[in-house]
Amino acid sequence: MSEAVSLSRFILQQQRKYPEAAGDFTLILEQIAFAAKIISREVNKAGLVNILGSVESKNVHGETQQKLDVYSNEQMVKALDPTGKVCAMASEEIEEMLPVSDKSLEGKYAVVFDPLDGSSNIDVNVSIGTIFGIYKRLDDNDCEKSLLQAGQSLVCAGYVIYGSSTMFVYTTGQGVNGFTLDPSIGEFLLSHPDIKIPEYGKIYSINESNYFRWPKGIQEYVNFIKQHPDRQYTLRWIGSLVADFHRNLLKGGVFLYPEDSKNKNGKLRLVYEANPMAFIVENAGGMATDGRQRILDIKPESLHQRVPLIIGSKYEVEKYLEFREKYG
Ligand code: AHM
Ligand code: MG
Repeated sequence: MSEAVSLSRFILQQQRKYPEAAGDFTLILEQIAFAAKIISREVNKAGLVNILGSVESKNVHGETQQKLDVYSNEQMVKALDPTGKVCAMASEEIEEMLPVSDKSLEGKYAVVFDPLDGSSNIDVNVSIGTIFGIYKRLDDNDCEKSLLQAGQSLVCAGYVIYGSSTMFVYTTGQGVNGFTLDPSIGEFLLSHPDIKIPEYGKIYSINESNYFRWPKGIQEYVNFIKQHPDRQYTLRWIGSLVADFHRNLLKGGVFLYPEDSKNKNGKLRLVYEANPMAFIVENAGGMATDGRQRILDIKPESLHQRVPLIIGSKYEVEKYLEFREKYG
C-alpha cells in the first residue's frame, strides 16, 4: 500500500523548497482547509437539521442568502482573521473589503473567496463549493488595491468541492494537486497528484436556455460543437461552477458562462470566481478567456464585477475564440 500524504505534510514539503518562505503562506492554506472541513461537516448534515432555507438578508447582488452561505462566510473569516498573515479579505457575501479586525495583526497576504458557490443548489442536494485566491499584499499599504490585482499575480488559488466526497484542489503555480477528505481521520489526503486537463474533451457545459440571447459567434460555436466533424460531444450542466469545473478539469471539455443580451458581462464574478479557476486551469495546461482576452490579464476595477468566463481544455477554448473572431 502506498503511503498516505496529508495536505499539511504536502504543504510543508512544498514550503521547504523555498528557503525564504516563512511559513506564513502555509498557515493561511491550513486555515482555509480547516474552515473547509467545518463547512463540509455542515453541508453534509444540511438535510438533517433545520439549517436550510433563507435568512432575511440579501447579499450585494440582491440574491437571498441561504443560511449556509452566511455560515460558510463566517468560518472563512474566523479562520483567516487571527492568523496575523492576512491584511484584508474580499468575499462574495460581503459588500466592501474586510480588513482584519486587529490592525496590529495585519499580514503580508490578501485573500479573496466565494465561501459557498452554487448555494441555490443546497436544498436539492447538488454539489457546491468554496473558491479562494491568495495575493501578496502590495507595498503601498493599500489593502483594497492588493485585492484588486490581476489574476496573473495570484500566488495561490484553489477550491473545495462538497460532493460525494469532499475534495481540496489547489495550486501555487507549480502543478495542481487534489486531496480527498478522509472523514474517519479528518484529514485531506493526496488523491489526485499533478492534475492535467486533457488537451481536448467531449464535454461542453453551458446554460443553453440563454441561446437566443447570445451574440451570433456563441450560437455558431455551440452549433459547431453539436455537429463536430470528428467528435461526439455531450452536454453537462449542473449549475454549480465548482462541480461543473471540477468534472471538466478531470475529464476535459469546456465550461462557458458568456455574456448575453440580459447579462452583458455574464454572471460570474472576476475576483473570487473566474480568477482562481483561471489560475488553476492554466496551471493544469488549459485556458480561460472572456472571449477577447485572457482572464488572468484583466485588471479588476471593483470587487464584485462580473466577467464572461470560457474555461477548459485548450482545443475547445481556442475554437471559441476563432468563432467569436469570425462571427462576433
Ligand atoms: P452564486 O454565486 O450565486 O452561487 O451563482 C453562481 C452560480 C455558479 O455556480 C453557476 O455556474 C451559475 O451560477 C449557474 O447559473 P444559472 O442559474 O444561469 O444556471
Ligand atoms: Mg458564487
